[in-house]
Amino acid sequence: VDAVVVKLGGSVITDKSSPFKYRGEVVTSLARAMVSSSQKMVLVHGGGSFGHPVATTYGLSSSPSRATPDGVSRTREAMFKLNRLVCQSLSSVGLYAYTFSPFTLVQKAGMSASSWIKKIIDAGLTPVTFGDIVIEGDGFKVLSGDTISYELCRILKAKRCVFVLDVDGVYNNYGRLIREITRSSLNLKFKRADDATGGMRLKLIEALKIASLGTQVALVSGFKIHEFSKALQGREFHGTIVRNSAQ
Ligand code: IP8
Repeated sequence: VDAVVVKLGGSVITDKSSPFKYRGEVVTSLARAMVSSSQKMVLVHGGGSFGHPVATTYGLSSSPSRATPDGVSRTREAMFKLNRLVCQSLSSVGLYAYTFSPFTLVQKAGMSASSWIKKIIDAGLTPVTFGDIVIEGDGFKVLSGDTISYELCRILKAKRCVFVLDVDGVYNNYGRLIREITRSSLNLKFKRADDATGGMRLKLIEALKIASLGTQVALVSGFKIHEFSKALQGREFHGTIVRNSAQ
């Protein structure tokens, strides 16, 4: 599938300093840029100030734990609420979403995930999914949108993956933007993630896995629409690109 996987970071689409604060204008601007890029896309969004505070309150994280039913249910409720808001912003500018649970990647009526996703795209819709709570072993865990992005790139053999962040890209330990990163960047010190998943470190681990599939990987600010547009189209942009060190 000749598509770009776009991960809309939770810290871009919501204000993480304030519970349940959605940034509608930012999502609308990003959606406009996506519409005018005329790229085929699959979107994934993070939890931001909807999913993470609820997950954390109930002790849910990216390692499996025995969760209470109310925790699992309420976290998913927050994610579905955020997804509705995102889809409303998208459709307000003519980008029509087809939301699916990441579980659907497993199978869909005997059809492979890549073929049903392709059919949805061909019908003029944009598949959209998000970080979720999933069963693992005896318990539940938070499945990050970053990990889902990797799975999508693998299944779709996506040409490009764009991670939309609240900063320009990845910074070194002296606060300078790194324009191009490889495996060695995992030695960087990242401040402890204050969310239910892995923050920038997990994002980089997934980004490196994506790069090793042969997919181009870009990390770009969601607040600089022009740079986002360029990254989406595979042009040079201000931000960070991730390369497979073997390339
Ligand atoms: O923000 C986490 O997704 P992420 C989703 O992409 C939940 O890590 C449920 C907190």
